[in-house]
Amino acid sequence: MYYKSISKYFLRLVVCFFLISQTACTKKQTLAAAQNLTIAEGFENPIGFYEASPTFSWKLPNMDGVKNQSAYQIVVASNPDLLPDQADLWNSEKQETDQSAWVKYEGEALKSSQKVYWQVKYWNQDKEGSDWSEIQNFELGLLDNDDWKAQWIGLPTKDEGVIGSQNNIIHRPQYLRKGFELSNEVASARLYITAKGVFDVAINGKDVSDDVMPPGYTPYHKRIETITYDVSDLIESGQNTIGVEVASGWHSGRLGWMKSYWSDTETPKIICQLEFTMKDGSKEMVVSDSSWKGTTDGPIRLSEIYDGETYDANLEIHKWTTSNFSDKNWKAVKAFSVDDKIRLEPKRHTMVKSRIELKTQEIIQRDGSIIFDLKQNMVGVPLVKIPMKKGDTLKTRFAEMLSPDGTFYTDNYRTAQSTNYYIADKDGVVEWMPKFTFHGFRYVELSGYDTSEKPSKDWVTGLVQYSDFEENGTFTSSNDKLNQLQSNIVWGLRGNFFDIPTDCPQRDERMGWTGDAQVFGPTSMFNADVYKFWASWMQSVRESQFENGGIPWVVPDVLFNDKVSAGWGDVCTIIPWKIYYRTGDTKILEENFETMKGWVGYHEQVSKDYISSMDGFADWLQPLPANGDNKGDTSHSLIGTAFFARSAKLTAQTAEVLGKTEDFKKFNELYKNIAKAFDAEFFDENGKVKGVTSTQTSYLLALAFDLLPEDKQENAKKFLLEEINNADDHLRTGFLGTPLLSQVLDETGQVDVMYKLLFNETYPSWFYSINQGATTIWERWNSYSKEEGFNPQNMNSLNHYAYGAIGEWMYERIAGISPLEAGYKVIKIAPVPNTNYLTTAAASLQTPYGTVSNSWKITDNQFSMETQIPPNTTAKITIPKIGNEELLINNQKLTAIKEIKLLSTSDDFIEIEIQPGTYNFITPYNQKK
Ligand code: RAM
Repeated sequence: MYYKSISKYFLRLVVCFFLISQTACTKKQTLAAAQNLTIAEGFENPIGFYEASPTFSWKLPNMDGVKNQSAYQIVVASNPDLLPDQADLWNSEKQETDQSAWVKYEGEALKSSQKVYWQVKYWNQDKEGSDWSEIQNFELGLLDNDDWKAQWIGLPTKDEGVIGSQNNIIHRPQYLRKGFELSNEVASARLYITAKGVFDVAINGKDVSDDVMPPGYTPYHKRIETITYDVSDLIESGQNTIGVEVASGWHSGRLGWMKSYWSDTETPKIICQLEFTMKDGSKEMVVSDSSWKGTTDGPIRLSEIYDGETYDANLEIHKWTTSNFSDKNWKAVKAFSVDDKIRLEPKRHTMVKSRIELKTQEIIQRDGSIIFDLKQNMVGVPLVKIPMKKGDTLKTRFAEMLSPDGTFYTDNYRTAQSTNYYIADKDGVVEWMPKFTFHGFRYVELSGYDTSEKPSKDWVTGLVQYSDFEENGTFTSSNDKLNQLQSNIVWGLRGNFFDIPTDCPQRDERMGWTGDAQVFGPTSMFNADVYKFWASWMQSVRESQFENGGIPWVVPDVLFNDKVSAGWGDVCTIIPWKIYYRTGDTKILEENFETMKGWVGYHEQVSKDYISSMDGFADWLQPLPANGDNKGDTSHSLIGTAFFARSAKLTAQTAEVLGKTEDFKKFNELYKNIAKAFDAEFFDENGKVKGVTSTQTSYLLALAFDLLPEDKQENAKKFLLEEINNADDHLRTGFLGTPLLSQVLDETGQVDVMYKLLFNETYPSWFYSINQGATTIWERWNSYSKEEGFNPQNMNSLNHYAYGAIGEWMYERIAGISPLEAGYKVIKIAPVPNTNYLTTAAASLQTPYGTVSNSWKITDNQFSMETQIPPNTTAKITIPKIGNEELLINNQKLTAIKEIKLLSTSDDFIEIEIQPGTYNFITPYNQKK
């Protein structure tokens, strides 16, 4: 008996041991789950989502045993408990493919407000399956105007007859509120809300979000974006109150060079719908309607984007967003039904947020006022914490730079007052920031504070505001000025991605200039996760396209002058193509294909025998123009024809990717015909510009857009070099030519010339503005100089991203990372070091497959490089080398590593193909003579 039980025990132990070792063994074989799961253009577990059939993307983990994906499976369910085995909405089944990004949802149709759950599993190159990923979710917003039971509401603010600085109608900010009682316990609550204007909302005295100026800026007469908030935690049982402030914003404020487009016709309004799911499963709803009350007698007296905000603390309305407040003296709002002509659609990118805090670096005191220097040109608002005396008015002014005599330089704000006022209701420290305006500045001037107190740097903090994206690319080098240039590029991005891509953030403009966007877009895509930002704005571009196919100067179009410009309207072909090339997602091409065709059609209408007569801003702000014109010296017809060809070609390429063979043939043929006509019209038989002024930009356009027959290209390149040489080895390019310089010089084998231009210290050059103290990119190559002061033209923004377009070349060629196949599925690592200028450079980037990074260093005649290649990609690497000297990879000879493929070798370079992983390369290097 005793023995029996012992042996039984022993047997059990053996079985246990066997089981444990088995599980341990299986555990070891299990591959870590996929990571960074996102939907559509990169959203993580969004609510209020805009797209009922999104795509799914994930990344493979960086681990031994995971090089590539051989298959995936996605499951989608209405309830997390159903995953993975009983997915009721979609089971993709196991798909044998290496596709790990942009996989289209093909399940049951989803409806407004629906929340769904999903997860993914992959199989590696050896067909081993991973764990299931964590469960992710997304929840749709209200997709259709019919989903809105609420009404637009507001007060007739136009009737108050308040007139602004430019004789424009001012709508006083409104305070709108509603108390309501819930009969039951709430399980979850959603607030769907938007405004004709900009809003801020609170429930039961608590802020619903820290979004800045929601809902953002779209062509409001066609589409207004709606925002969804999860407000479950703010709702109380029984009595509740919602309060919404609404101001003019872009919708009803002063915009463009006209007084305002919409303010004459439409007063600011809000619409909102609170939807509750009760604990007993029942549903309740509270909507904006005529039962709401409102007042314009609140503390924010005025708020205009260009002109600033006035706040009177004496008029604060205590507890107005709580239930302990009586609104019996408030007015009844006017209610208007939802109009089908204006689509209400969930926002398709992130809201603006205060993302960075900048501390004051220096205080400058001058007669009665005090200037806070943040030492960085930025966009957003100041948070002031300042002692004041009751009844005094604090005046806040802004400037991007000081004049040489120390005074504020505000000429370049033009008519934008950009001034805030705060009227104190008591003695003591006031803490305040404006809510419905923003400023572009480095300096903040305060007056009207309690002068008996000693000024302190913490009186002013700069809150940097931009669309809430992650910065996911980095660049650094051994040269301080190049690093400053990178910093200026990034600050240009932060400063001008304020819900839409703007030309500048400070003066009476701040509009979505299409040309600037076209020029800077590619660089922005390297530095930050801006796919959703661009895809969203491209929707506005489509909506703004004229009947005849033309694309307006600015989007949203607030100029309403029906005018187009070559190189500006082409944003509709260039941005989608560039996004596709960087992401590999064909959706951006599908969405924009018709618009591209329409635009090329417009080019055709204004051309005769393929030669364009489209006018426009030409090579805008080209330096040292012979004719003194902001439009530069390059022929407008040459520019128009070149962009006609470029857009036709990109439309052809798009058709090819989308499998539209007929369209591909048609547009490719068109491109070739335009190129032929371009060559015949503007170039002689030697490849020299004829009949129009010869400029750097004319050659750049011809070469970058591939518009010359091969036999002329060599000569054209020589003439371009001649133009550069004649300009004392300096650039002479404006908005359109500048982004092409690096591409053409690089392709021409003239990398050294490009380095020379990039590292030039004298005007016109990138470093010139840095030498004058720039902390952002300027609108003009000479916006300011220490010798001559400010450029006399008041169109002189000191935060204008266009010339930051050089960033693309810095990342792709100095650091050496570029896509070789759309979406970085195949990565090209090919840095072009030049020791006359640099001994190190490094960059890193988030691709759809994970981080790729590259950094190189040259010391003692040795070149070394560290490279990281993410899973599920391959990389082609070009490394400089000397003669037959041996290249060492991870301290081994090339021939010793069987996974590395030698592609080609020459005296100067060796080209290899590598698999995902981290590598170190060392090779002897010949320092530049
Ligand atoms: C000014 C700005 C803007 C440019 C237009 C043509 O408004 O410089 O950036 O695109 O002109």
